[in-house]
Amino acid sequence: MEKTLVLVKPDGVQRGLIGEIIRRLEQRGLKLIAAKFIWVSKELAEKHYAIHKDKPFYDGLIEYITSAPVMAMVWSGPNAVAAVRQTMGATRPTEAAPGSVRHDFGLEIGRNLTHASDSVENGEKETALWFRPEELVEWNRALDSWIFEQ
Ligand code: DAT
Ligand code: MG
Repeated sequence: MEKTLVLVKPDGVQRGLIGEIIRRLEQRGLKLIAAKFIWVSKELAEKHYAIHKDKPFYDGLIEYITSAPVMAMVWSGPNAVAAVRQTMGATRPTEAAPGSVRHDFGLEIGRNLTHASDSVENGEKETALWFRPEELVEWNRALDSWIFEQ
């Protein structure tokens, strides 16, 4: 089953949107397999956003993600990566589809509330960066066969 890392970033936490974001992912049928509420270190932030190191917005991005606690989670399900990206919406809130989290709660690209892995490979890599193997919880959900075809 695909895995994807989801972060409710500092603005989402400060605005009391952890529950709303979890609600939307649960409602969609995705399955929570790990969660922790942490204040991200500069070191972890730099590893997580290493791909953006040379971008002009990089310093602001590191400052933002380390400015207050985040809710880090791993969600699983068929096509979990694409499904979660869709639920979050496009990076720039003014381009995000109506009904998506970034559309419904955001205005600015630098305050876009959430992170979600952008590929199956990065879903695996980011899960391993943020969580130890023993923090991932394998569990059977009674409703699984009514949500997952396989
Ligand atoms: P996403 O978070 O949708 O995967 P990304 O990986 O391209 O987007 O960028 C990571 C974060 O960096 C993004 O959520 C917000 C910030 N960011 C991206 N492009 C930016 C820009 N042009 N100006 C300011 N911040 C930007
Ligand atoms: Mg990204």
